[in-house]
Parts: sequence; C-alpha cells; structure tokens
Amino acid sequence: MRKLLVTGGAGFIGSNFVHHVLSHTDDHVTVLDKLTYAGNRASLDGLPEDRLRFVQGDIADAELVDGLFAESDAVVHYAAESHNDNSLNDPRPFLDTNIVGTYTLLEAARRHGIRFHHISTDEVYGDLELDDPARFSETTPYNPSSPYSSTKAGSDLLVRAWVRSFGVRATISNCSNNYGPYQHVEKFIPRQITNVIRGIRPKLYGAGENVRDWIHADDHSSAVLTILDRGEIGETYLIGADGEKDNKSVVELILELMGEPRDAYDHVTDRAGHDMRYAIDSTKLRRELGWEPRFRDFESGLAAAIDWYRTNEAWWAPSKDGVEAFYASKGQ
Ligand code: NAD
Ligand code: TDX
Repeated sequence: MRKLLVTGGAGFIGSNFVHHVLSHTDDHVTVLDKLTYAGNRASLDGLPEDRLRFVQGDIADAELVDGLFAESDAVVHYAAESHNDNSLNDPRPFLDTNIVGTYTLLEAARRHGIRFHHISTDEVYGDLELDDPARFSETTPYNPSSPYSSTKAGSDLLVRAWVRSFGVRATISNCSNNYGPYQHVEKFIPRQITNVIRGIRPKLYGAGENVRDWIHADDHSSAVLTILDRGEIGETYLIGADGEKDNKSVVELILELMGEPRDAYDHVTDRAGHDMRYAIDSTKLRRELGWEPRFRDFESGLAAAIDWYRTNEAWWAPSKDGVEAFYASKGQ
C-alpha cells in the first residue's frame, strides 16, 4: 500500500487523477490543495474516506510541505495557476505557485529522497504553424509564449536541474489540452457548453483557426499512473491522443450536439500572443511504457461532458457570472 501525496488534487486534472488512483490501486492519497478560485472540494465527493485525506494549504509553505513529504512514499505535482488568460492579466500568482511552489516541493523531495512526478504541458514548446507536418516530441526545444507557459517551462527546468544536481528521483510529463467533467468554466470547452446552457452565444477568439490536441482527462490520468509506476527516473514523457481540432470546429460541434444552429456563435477579441497550434507525438510513452489512450472518439467524449455540465449546474454555477464578467471586461 503506497502513500501518495497529490498537489492540486481539487483541480480539474488532479481530482480526475485522485478518482483514477482510488479506483485502480490500493494506494492511500493525501491531497494538498490551496483551494484557489480553481479548486473545488466537491470534485472529490463520494470517494472512500478511509483512503483519502484532504489538506488545505499552499505548496509554497515549506513547513507544511516538509511534514507531508515525511509521511509520503511518492508525490504527484499538479498544483498550478493554469489559465493563460489570467496570466496575461496578472502574472504574479503564476510565478509564486508554478516557480516558487515547485521549488519548495523539489527541496522537500531532495531532503526526503522521495519519488516525484511533475505534471506539465505541451505549451512549454511554444506553437507550430497550421501547415507544419511536425509535432512536439521530447527533444523539441523549449519556446514558451505566455506568462503561464513560461512559468511551467521554468518549473520543468527546475525539476531537471534537481534531478541532475541533487539526484532527486523525478519524472516529468507534458500533456496536451484536456477535456472532461469538472473542468473550470473559464476554459474553452466548459465555457462554451455553459454559455449554451445559459442562453449566451459561444465566444471564439479571433478567426478560430487555432488548433489544440484534445485528450480526455481519464487518458491523461492513466498515462500519469503508468509513468509513476514504470517511468525511468530523469525522463520526460509527452502525453497525447492524436486529437488535433481547430477551435471553430469544436464550437460548431458543441452547438450541434446541444441542438443549436452550428453558426450561433460570436467572434471576439483574440488572445494576446495566441499560440496557433499544439500537436503531440507520444510515441515514446506508447513504445517504452506500453500506454494507449482509451477515449478515441472525441464526439462521444464531448457529448458525455455536455451531459455532465447539464446535470451538475450546482458545481459550476457559482463561478459562471464572475468568469463572464472578467471576459466581458476584455471584449472576450
Ligand atoms: P486547475 O486550475 O483546474 O487546478 C489547479 C489546482 O491547483 C486547483 O485545485 C488549485 O486550488 C490548486 N492550487 C493552485 N495554486 C496552489 C498552491 N499555491 N498550493 C496548492 N494548491 C494550489 O488546473 P488543471 O487544468 O487541473 O491543471 C493541473 C495541472 O496540469 C497544471 O500543472 C497544468 O499546468 C497541467 N496541465 C493542464 C492541462 C489542461 O488542459 N488543463 C494540460 C496539460 C497540463
Ligand atoms: O472563450 C474562449 N474562446 C476561445 O476561442 C476561450 C476561453 C478560449 N478560446 C481558445 C483559446 C485556445 O486556442 O480556445 C483554445 C483553448 O483555450 P483554453 O481552454 O484557455 O486552453 P489553452 O490556452 O490551450 O491551455 C490549456 O491547455 C494546456 C490549459 O488551460 C493549460 O492549463 C494547459 O497547459
């Protein structure tokens, strides 16, 4: 029986991983989460209480972190400020959590000699042209565009340095865009679904040609558990499920699945520095660790997510008006 510490376990992907671990292993999980605007304790409701402990706190709190590392066998680090649009508005929390917070965890991992898995993003590689046949791989040079992605890139480089200089037993994964239940309504897909539910027209940044490589959050979780169990220390693994789609097609599909005309959306002010295209080549993870995604049909995964937002309005409604007021103030 392993004792796992999961940072950011009340967020979208972290909570998915906690659900996944508790249903696929005998592990006991401690979640460390600050419960920022993005964290929601209710995302962990219904899980077995004898195998899950929740600690509210900051990953940059060295004393708290040290005590929790002393009681754990391994750490999976999801906690982050995660939204590009927020990072353009106020970068400071991104530096505090993504850089200083990760540093604080690495120092504790070093002191306690503990296995550490760092969750990161494909955005550290910058973006690709629409007609570029290339996809990101583990050897693509870092070239982040936004305050968010540059702080994630910085956190990845800290992990690599702590592996090489101090022998920390860490792995890193960089995943593409996730979708599924429990995602905050600030993000693209939940924003458009909940807009339609509320009778608001979906909002597409710029021309909507930008491409994201979508993966279901359940597939991200199974990949992370695979890397935690079988990944080689010091290695980086890219996680992706061959799900490239342009934003315009995604909005049109959401409208169609929700019974609305496919063109019932607005074009709004584009994001500053908007990355054009992300695309992941996950050959290394598949070949070396034998991982495969289960959700290969985006349309049915999206339909299930739409059902979830329809039946779980109490989960997202408290955030919706504030998020839309923030976007409206920026013409988005
Ligand atoms: P999220 O914003 O939904 O959740 C982040 C969680 O971290 C929240 O529960 C929040 O309360 C917590 N948190 C924030 N600051 C904290 C702090 N200082 N101390 C403790 N807890 C804190 O984000 P997400 O979409 O679930 O992303 C989780 C991780 O996965 C991030 O590291 C992100 O970079 C990475 N990632 C996300 C995606 C995606 O598509 N969403 C893709 C690839 C990688
Ligand atoms: O209302 C919108 N309209 C729109 O066209 C919003 C919120 C977004 N967009 C566009 C911007 C992007 O091209 O949709 C795309 C996806 O936007 P986000 O959901 O904000 O995701 P992105 O910026 O791609 O980053 C996400 O994937 C990588 C996560 O938020 C990151 O945490 C992760 O690292």
